[in-house]
Amino acid sequence: MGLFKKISQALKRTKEAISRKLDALLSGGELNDDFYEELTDILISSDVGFACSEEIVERLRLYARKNKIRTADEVKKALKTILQDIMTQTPHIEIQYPAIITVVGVNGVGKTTTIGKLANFYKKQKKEVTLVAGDTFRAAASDQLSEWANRNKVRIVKHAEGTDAAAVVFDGVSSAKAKGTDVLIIDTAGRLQTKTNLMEELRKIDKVITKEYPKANKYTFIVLDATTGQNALSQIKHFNEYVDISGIILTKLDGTAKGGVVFAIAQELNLPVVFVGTGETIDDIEVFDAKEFVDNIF
Ligand SMILES: Nc1nc2c(ncn2[C@@H]2O[C@H](COP(=O)(O)OP(=O)(O)OP(=O)(O)O)[C@@H](O)[C@H]2O)c(=O)[nH]1
Ligand SMILES: [Mg+2]
Repeated sequence: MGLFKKISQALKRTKEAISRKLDALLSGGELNDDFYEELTDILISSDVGFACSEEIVERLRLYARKNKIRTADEVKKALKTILQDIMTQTPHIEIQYPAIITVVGVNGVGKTTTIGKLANFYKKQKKEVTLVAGDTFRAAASDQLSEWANRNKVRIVKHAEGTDAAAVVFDGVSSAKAKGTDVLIIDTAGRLQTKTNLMEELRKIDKVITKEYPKANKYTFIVLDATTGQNALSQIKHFNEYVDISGIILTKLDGTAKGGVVFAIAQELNLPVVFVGTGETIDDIEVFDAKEFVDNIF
């Protein structure tokens, strides 16, 4: 399946949720208070979030007044531009090598699977990739990562189950430094943001990386399950208290109508969405593209 097709397929349900209601609203005529109120409701119900929806509608109101727009097409075009602007105002991430990417998030959001996809993604760009089995907590977690390492024919650094996660990270980072590995990707155990000791472990992992390999470019990506909608925001906020989140990977976009949450994340937290997961197979990952995203939900 072509790249364009895949993202449009994954956004089908989000599109249905927003587009149908929006088209009905736009066919109604005047841009009055009722229109703007209803538009706010449509956005909120599509997981864009309250504050972000209000901001979008306010921007549209100003734009419409200033440019005297009236037709449905003009409104749609203006709205698309506003949504794109919101997504592109977040800091842009350009991966620099050698890169150390730590992948964090709550249980079951798709961290390990995403790492498998990322290994393939960077290998295709001719980068040397090594994986680190930093999930020493869940039984069979490192076996799951080993499978991805085998499939991608990349190296993996792992320890026995139940050992200290920071210790395996230390080994992984030292070996990346010694071998000049381009991309080291660290898997971590899923953790609820309320489990303070596990959250502290992330801080420790982060310190180990900085101390052992200060010259490497460090990234922490939080994986969020798109089907959780607005709950994603509180997950980011909690993780950000322990480690500096550099960007977001939004998975399971294929199974949800809640893709609108990306706008709330950008507007409220000023963090970039870097990749999106569009399915369970190795190729089901896309670099996030704001224009493509917006074009596919209207
Ligand atoms: N449909 C869909 N499923 C996905 C996507 N990403 C991951 N999954 C599925 O989500 C489930 C959980 O994936 P894992 O990669 O094990 O999640 P995890 O975050 O590592 O889980 P823990 O290590 O237990 O916290 C698996 O069944 C994956 O196939 C995606 O983009 N789309
Ligand atoms: Mg996992």
